[in-house]
Amino acid sequence: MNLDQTKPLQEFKEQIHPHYLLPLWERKVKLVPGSHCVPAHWPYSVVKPLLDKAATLINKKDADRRVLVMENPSLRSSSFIAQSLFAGQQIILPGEIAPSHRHSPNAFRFIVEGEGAYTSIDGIQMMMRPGDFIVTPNWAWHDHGNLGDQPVVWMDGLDTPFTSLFGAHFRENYPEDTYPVTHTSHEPDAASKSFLFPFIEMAKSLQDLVGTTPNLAHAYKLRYTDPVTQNDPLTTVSAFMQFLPDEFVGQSYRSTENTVFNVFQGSCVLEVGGQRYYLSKHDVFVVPSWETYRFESCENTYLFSFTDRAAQQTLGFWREEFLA
Ligand code: 1HN
Repeated sequence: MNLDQTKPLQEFKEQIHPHYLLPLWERKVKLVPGSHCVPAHWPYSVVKPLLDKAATLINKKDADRRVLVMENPSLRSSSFIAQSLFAGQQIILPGEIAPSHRHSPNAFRFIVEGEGAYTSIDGIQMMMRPGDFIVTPNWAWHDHGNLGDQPVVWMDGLDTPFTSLFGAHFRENYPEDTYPVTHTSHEPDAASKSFLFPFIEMAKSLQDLVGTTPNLAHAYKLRYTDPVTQNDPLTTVSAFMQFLPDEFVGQSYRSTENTVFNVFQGSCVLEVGGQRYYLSKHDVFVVPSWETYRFESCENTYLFSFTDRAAQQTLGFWREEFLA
C-alpha cells in the first residue's frame, strides 16, 4: 500500500476512535487455536506443607473454605488455573465444618488424601474416600465436614470463569452451618449415584481394559458419565480417570481443551512445550488449550483430569489431534 493510501486510512482510524469503532482490517488478535496461558506444575511436596500451615493460621469458620487457589502464572489475580477453569486445594481438619452455601458455578471435589470427611448436597450426606470424584451441581446447597481423626485434602474444581464470562455469578449462605440431612450414604447408593463416583469402581473399569490395545496417547482412559443421562456429570466440565501401565510411552497429543491433571497414584513424566516435568503422587499440572503433550509412566499410574470439553462440545468448538 503506498503512502497516499495510508494517510487517509490513518486519519480515518483517528476519526472513528472516539466513537469506539476500529477497523477490522487492522485487527491484531489472530484467530488461531491456543491461549496465552502457560503450562504449570504444583508439586504436592510444595502445596501440602502450605495447606498444613494455612490450617494453623486460619480457622475454618473464618476461612469459610480453607482453599489454596492454583492460579495460572500467566493469569495473575484472575484466580483461574486456565482461562476456563478454577482449581483449588482444600484442607479440613477433624471436627471442622465448612458451612452450607450455594452458588451458580458448578463444582466438584477430587479427594486426594484422608478418610472421614463427608460432603452434603441438598441434604444427601456422602462419605468421601481418596480417589472419589464428587459433583456439586450449580445452585445445590453444600457443606462439608470431617468426622474422622485425620486431615482430609481434596482438589476443588469449578467453572467460575464461565459465570464470570457471562456475568451470571450468584451466591448465598444457608442460614445454618449445615443444611438438614435427609439421607446418609455411607456406601455409594441410589441417592448418591449422580454425585459420587467412587475410585474403586473407576479403577475396576480401567483394570478390565488392561490387556486390550491401549490408546497411543492416553493408554487407558475413561470419562465420567452420569449413570442416568450418560452425559458429562457437569454441564461445562468433563472429568476422566486414566491408567498408564508401568513403562507406557505415549505419543504426542493436543486438543482445544484446557486440562488439569492430578496424579492419584504412581508417577510419570509429562512432556509439554519441549520441557519434561516429573509428576509425583498428588501433583497437579495444567496443560492449556492446543499445547502438545505426551506421557511416559514411571510405574503403574492413575491419573485424574478435568477439562472444559463438555462446554466446548456443546458449543461445537472441540477438536483434537494425535501426533506421531
Ligand atoms: C466453594 O464453594 C468451595 O464449597 C470451594 O468447598 C472452592 C471456590 C470458589 C467459589 C466457591 C466449596 C470454591 C467455592
